[in-house]
Amino acid sequence: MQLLTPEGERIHHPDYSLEPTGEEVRGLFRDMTLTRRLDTEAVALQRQGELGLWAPLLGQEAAQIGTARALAPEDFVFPSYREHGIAFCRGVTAVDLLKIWRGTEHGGWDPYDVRMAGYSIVIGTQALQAVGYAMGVQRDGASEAVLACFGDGATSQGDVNEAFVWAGAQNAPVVFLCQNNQWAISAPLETQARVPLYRRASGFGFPGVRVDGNDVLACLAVARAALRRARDGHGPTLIEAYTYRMSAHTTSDDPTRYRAAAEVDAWRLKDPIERVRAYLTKNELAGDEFFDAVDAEADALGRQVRDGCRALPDPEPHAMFEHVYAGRHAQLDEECTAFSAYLDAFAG
Ligand SMILES: Cc1ncc(C[n+]2csc(CCOP(=O)(O)OP(=O)(O)O)c2C)c(N)n1
Ligand SMILES: [Mg+2]
Repeated sequence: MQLLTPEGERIHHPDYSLEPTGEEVRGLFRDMTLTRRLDTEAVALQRQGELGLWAPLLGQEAAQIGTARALAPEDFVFPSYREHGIAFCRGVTAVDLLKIWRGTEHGGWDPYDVRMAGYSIVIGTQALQAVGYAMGVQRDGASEAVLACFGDGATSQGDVNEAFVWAGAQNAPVVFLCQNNQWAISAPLETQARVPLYRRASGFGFPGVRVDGNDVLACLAVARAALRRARDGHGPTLIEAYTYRMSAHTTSDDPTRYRAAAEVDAWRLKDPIERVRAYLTKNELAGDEFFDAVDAEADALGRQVRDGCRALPDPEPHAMFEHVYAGRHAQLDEECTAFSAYLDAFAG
């Protein structure tokens, strides 16, 4: 499903009518540009030793912003670890987002404030949590939708397949967003599936749709329809957002070891932000004044990210024992005592 070509030409689809105003499209452009700046700054901060690690989202801005802008405030998101664009739209501050990557907090934000759970590093766990939460929503008689985000590689995990079974059987109000960025670290998609990923949904009893993940309008339209379906009691949908991870898997990865530069170059021509810029320009919906203002806003965000990151206070070392379990228990006490002895070894 595509509504905007890489050249910025608007096309129409019989199943998805979307007539966004100029203001809406400018808003999507702004969200994607700010998200990209946040990402660029975070990579630079990691290179300067200010963050332990970062998972870049370069190339996946449209999949995330389009989907996130389809969410209603009361919907709930269960992210993976690369959902910086979705976090941005949910209102997670840039500095809160950096905390886990700087290692100053286990989480970074209150999930109930922004209706988005903390990042999940263990591949696929959040899909089961999302379905469990969605079953709770269903039992409460509420009309919220739940969004579960994961990657192409995660579809090979048991947890994701079990989540599909439960969601299908229970008709849970959940939307699965699979950002197929073609790679699971160094494993290409063809080592994980013989059929397009969206087709897996039919075996579990719910619809699957493949959307151009670099087309923010298509992602918005498809997510809107799927979330509405969930809220209206018609059950789950799998969205496969077909996109590309233009950067490294994380700052610890060197993709030149396993993929050809030509592949990255080909995808660069499908840049999700550039096609919206082309559309806005061609249709005279935005000019230099608008683009300069967004750049200025991105510069301000960049400063905020750099200053905010460096100002994050180091936690008291024992704080790591405080929030993993609801209460204390013998093993935790033992580890805490051993840790104190370890720290004492440095004294004097
Ligand atoms: C259960 C589990 N197994 C292995 C890993 C190591 N690991 C981290 S990311 C990753 C690849 C995930 O690829 P994909 O689902 O496509 O998501 P992407 O990183 O491309 O967004 C793996 C195997 C992990 N974090 N959790
Ligand atoms: Mg992937």
